[in-house]
Amino acid sequence: MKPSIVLYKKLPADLRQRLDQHFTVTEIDGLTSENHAQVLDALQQAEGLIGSGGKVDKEFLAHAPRLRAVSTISVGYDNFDVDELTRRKIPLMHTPTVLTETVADTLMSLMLASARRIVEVAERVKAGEWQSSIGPDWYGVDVHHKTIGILGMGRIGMALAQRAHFGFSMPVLYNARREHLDAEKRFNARRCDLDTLLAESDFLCVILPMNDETYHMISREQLAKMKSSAILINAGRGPVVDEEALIAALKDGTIHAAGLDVFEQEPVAVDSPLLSMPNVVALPHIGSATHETRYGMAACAVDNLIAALTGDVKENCVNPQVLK
Ligand code: 8YV
Repeated sequence: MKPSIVLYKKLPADLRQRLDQHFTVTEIDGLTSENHAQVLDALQQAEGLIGSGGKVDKEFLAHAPRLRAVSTISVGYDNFDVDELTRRKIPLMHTPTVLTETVADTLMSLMLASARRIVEVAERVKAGEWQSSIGPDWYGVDVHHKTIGILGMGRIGMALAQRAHFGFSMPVLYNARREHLDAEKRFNARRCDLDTLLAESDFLCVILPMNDETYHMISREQLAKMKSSAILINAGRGPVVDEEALIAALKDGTIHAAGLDVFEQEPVAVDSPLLSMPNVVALPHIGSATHETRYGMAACAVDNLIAALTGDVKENCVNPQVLK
């Protein structure tokens, strides 16, 4: 008999077929409060779980007595209780490599859009405000040759450093727990402590995952150490930046602007002060959202689940200690 799995995200037809070849699939429309009863019912028999979004905590997992593998269609896994999965020897699979270049492109877009005020001025053109040759009130600031500070030097940080160094001639600073000699060699990147990163960066790019150590890592005190001309970019996880402190810093000129792909609460509240600030570019968490990359992530997650349920995991496992 084929193992039963729960799929909680719509997949392209060919990938859905691939799942059907291996498993008996129960498909549900996300993990939401509206379909909670249906989710709990489906979980009873589930040996595998695949999808993205939603909270998979201890209480949720208690409803899945037969669960043997979980596969998330994302690199981030802050919505999972990894300790509980590990305690139950359930591998958590994720998609760490396929989205790297696409998310780095998103970060670069946010830097360019924020510095050159792309969204704001494009809206002004559409509103018919371009009536004569433009003056300083349309100008932005340069990106090239400015200093980029990367907070979180993982795969995405490396891909961003590559773009900044080779494409934009930017000096690269980074703060990370360990030294990244490859970044230092290839992109002339310089490792520094957080205070130096804050003080010297023209663009502070946050690409950290969300965990106990990174929660509100950038708050009032840190923002106060940045240049008043600096632009903060966040494409990691919203809660790494204290949003209330950021709003205050943008309002009182502590920093110049922000480009945000992630928020403390998603979707961001429509009445968030961030959305009415001209110096904020706000995106709906599009980091990896291209057709190619979202397909690649889904395909990777399907392969990951098959590998995990057949005991053939070679890569992409968040808690590999359960495989021993
Ligand atoms: C996804 C992400 O947009 O992979 C991640 O961790 O943040 C994004 O690529 C998100 O997980 C929603 O699917």
